[in-house]
Amino acid sequence: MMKRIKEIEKKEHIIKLLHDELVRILGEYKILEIPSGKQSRIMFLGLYGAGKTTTLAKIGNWYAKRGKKVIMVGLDVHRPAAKEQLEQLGKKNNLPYFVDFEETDAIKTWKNLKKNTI
Ligand SMILES: Nc1nc2c(ncn2[C@@H]2O[C@H](COP(=O)(O)OP(=O)(O)O)[C@@H](O)[C@H]2O)c(=O)[nH]1
Ligand SMILES: [Mg+2]
Repeated sequence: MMKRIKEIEKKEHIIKLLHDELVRILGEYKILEIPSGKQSRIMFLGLYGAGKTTTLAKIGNWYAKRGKKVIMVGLDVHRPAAKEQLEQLGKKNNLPYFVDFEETDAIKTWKNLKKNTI
């Protein structure tokens, strides 16, 4: 019994150490408040493979579950299959998304979105 308690304590201690270290690196956890009644945009910037698209779907889900109207927009016109990946995530998570498979210009894609949807 004693051994088991010690194991749990050890595990919790390691989790706490890891948690504290992550907070030290990334900063305190804070919810990004999105005001109601007007459109807000969150833009993800980063190197290929940094996790932008994956995080986008997670955050999209998070806000959609809390009653926000979400649309994910695929503006990565460079990475192969980036648009297909966004489409897959949109379908899988039942989140609205916009991708333009013909367009190779991100700004034009954004303008096409505004023309077609919002
Ligand atoms: N282990 C782990 N892998 C991740 C995470 N986020 C993304 N990935 C993986 O990293 C790779 C690139 O992610 P992606 O979202 O396509 O990056 P993007 O190019 O910045 O859009 C994919 O294989 C993801 O499955 C994460 O939080 N943990
Ligand atoms: Mg991506």
